[in-house]
Amino acid sequence: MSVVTKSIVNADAEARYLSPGELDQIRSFVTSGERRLRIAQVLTDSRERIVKQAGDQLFQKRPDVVSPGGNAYGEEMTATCLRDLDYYLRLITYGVVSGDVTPIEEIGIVGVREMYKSLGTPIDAVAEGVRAMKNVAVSLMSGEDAAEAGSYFDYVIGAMS
Ligand SMILES: CCC1=C(C)/C(=C/C2=NC(=C\c3[nH]c(/C=C4\NC(=O)[C@H](C)[C@H]4CC)c(C)c3CCC(=O)O)/C(CCC(=O)O)=C2C)NC1=O
Repeated sequence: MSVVTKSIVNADAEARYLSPGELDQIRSFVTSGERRLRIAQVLTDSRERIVKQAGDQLFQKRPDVVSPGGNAYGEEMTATCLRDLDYYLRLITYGVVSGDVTPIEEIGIVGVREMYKSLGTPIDAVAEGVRAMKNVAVSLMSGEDAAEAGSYFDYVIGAMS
């Protein structure tokens, strides 16, 4: 939920107008809107490059996952692994646009440990892949944008650590 929806739900539950604090939070959400949209656009436009380069870095760092017996071994499994990275990049764009990690959490973090455990996927290697995506992504942006974008990648990495 964005801060706008959240504030309205809370205020209406008490049949009151939005408080000065809520209006302040909404103001900062609105004034950061252009930046957040710009970041989401870069991530969306560069998604193929970000996923591809991050995959290359991950498999260089963790050759075990693409070696015989590894969870991403073989063309099909490697493609599924890259698809998962693309899923997380997509969820990160949702977070950036809404200024809130909740969409990332609800779609991609709740139950993720159990899921990867049951698939035999080493979650630390998934986190490594997300870290590699972060490095590629922030290299495409400047100061403030890079910092804001980075925080959403960090959220995912932290949730998998
Ligand atoms: C949008 C929310 C969402 C997520 C996150 C998601 C993940 C997800 N990844 C899966 C599989 C998988 N995920 C991986 C990923 C990897 N293996 C590794 O060793 C690497 C470290 C890593 C890539 C970074 C692999 C290889 C599979 C296939 C495993 C198998 O079929 O045995 C599966 C099992 C079903 C399928 O193959 O599609 C799911 C549900 N699905 C979703 O809907």
